[in-house]
Amino acid sequence: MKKKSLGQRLKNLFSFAGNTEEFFEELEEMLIEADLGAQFTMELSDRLQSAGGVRSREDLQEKLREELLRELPAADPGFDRDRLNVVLVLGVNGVGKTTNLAKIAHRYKREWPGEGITLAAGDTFRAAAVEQLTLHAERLGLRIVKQTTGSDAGAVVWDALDSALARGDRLLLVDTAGRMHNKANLVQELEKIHGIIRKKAGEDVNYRKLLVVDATTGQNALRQAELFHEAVGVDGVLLTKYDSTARGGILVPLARQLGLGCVWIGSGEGYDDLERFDRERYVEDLIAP
Ligand SMILES: Nc1nc2c(ncn2[C@@H]2O[C@H](COP(=O)(O)OP(=O)(O)O)[C@@H](O)[C@H]2O)c(=O)[nH]1
Ligand SMILES: [Mg+2]
Repeated sequence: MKKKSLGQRLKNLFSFAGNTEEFFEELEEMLIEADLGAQFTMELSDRLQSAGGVRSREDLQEKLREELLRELPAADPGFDRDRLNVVLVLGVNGVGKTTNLAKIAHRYKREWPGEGITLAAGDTFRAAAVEQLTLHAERLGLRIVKQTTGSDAGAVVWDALDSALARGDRLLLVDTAGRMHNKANLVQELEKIHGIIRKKAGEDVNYRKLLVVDATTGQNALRQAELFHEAVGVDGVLLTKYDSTARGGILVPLARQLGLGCVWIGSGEGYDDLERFDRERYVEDLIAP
């Protein structure tokens, strides 16, 4: 069950019979609880107060809409149909990497009919990760490059890239392990995979690094993003489990502090539960009662 959304709570703010100071304290608390971040919250609150407060619910919504839109960059997948697109799918365990990688594959199978798409089972660490991706490949009728669990992820990625280039594929989706409890190993493995792709992929490859962020994890997501961004550099965000949270404001601190834009929104476990990020819709969702 979704908790009360920010929009619903904002609505109640106006039936709240407190003085101005209390009003802004309540507002700040709501914005922080929606994961919009302390920085954005304080700046917005200061601006509203120095502009003489807010007159009505409509007034507050309008100002919030404007401020939120200003924070969120427009981002697109950055794919190029004339080349091989290699997408490294990053994120900690359980955020939804494998599931959403399969959704992207499903989508491009439809959008780019006839183009070669390959999946690479780069999570060789977690038991059953290879099987999980294999199942998706079978269901979607796509090629998969894999080795057994415990093998070298770098070797899997090398083979996948080699064969995708040889076949003239247009999309190679690389799954990775997200063992957050062992940060040093995680970073080391990602740097290795990253190095292999950079070395092997020349002009004829469009390389994108997509960070998968679980909308239900709150501010932890920001710390995770920092780790991945520092290790290999992230190009865009895929926000998952948007269907299971009433918060979802995490895209604001991700944009503000790391300059990252959201490309995709995942809102379910089915193959069709993936949409291109739409700034206007996202903001309306956040603030609508
Ligand atoms: N409700 C919901 N569940 C999701 C979404 N994306 C992934 N999941 C579920 O989250 C769990 C972990 O997903 P998985 O792809 O295995 O995560 P990984 O460890 O990052 O590869 C699975 O049970 C997925 O079905 C989403 O957008 N919404
Ligand atoms: Mg996985």
